[in-house]
Amino acid sequence: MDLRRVDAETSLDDVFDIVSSDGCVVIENLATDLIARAKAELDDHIESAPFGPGNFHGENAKNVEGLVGKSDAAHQLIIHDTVLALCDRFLLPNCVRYQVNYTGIMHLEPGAQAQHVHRDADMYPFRHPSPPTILATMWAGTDFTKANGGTQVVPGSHLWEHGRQAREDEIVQAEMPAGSLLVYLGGVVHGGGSNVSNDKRTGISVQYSLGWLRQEENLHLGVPPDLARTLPDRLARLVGYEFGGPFCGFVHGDDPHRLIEYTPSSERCHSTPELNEAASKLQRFRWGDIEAVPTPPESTIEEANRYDSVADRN
Ligand SMILES: O=C(O)CCC(=O)C(=O)O
Ligand SMILES: [Fe+2]
Repeated sequence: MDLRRVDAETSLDDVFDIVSSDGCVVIENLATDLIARAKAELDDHIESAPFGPGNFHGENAKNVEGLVGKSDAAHQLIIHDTVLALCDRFLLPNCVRYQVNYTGIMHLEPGAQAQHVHRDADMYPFRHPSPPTILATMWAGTDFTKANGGTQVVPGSHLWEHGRQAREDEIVQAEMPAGSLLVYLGGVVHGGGSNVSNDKRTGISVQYSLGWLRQEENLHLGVPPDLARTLPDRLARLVGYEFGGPFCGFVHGDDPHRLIEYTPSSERCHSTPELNEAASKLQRFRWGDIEAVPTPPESTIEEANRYDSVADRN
């Protein structure tokens, strides 16, 4: 199956249909100026970051996380209208609030090895295929080519039965000009490519997840209240200054957003009538729609054991 590419004018309905059936899509040239600005703001951080031996990406690769505290342009990327409209459609059926799950640079220098292909959603112990728990985006900070390690993806793999492995001939690479966006659901098999070129490949990855899950990046600690107060309100809410659902995520018995309000209300709450109302309309999972996996697959255990410490991933 090919990775479909559309242009920035394509209707949201069409993009939604493609991602529903293929699990992924490239939207070309969606935010060229914004990405160029974000990349310029982040270049020094990339330059000074160490290469990660034993890194998930392998040697000659760098990850820089915590983008909310590092780039104003990244703030706009994270709340990009097209992306949030897709999150509304893919995540809101199974939660009343979604959240930012991860913000990071995935940077491959010449010689970086291909990453082993995986599903980001395997972080959670649900049997595959499950309803979408994560919607992932990879913004192209530089051109993405086959030679410089454009992300490998396996279109359609979000619907495969549990345990099915990707064959080499099912893997395609995301080729896209800088400023384009690769969107993929957390159930899609994918991984960084190998960089056999002389150029650097920089991706800006932002992920979103159901509000009742634990975030991959601990944005509650990464974005302290003093920083959150300076952010666009939509962003502050998305990183955690909001309930994740009724009775989910309160602080001091109150709405987390009050932590960053200058005039907190004297009425405390563990939930709100709007949240309760929205939650009552959600279709509930049945055991069988989304199943706990009794034993982690071998590959997950091996992968977890490959990290000597958290620092290895950074
Ligand atoms: O670098 C890429 O293209 C993808 C990286 C990735 O999938 C990951 O680190 O989870
Ligand atoms: Fe991944």
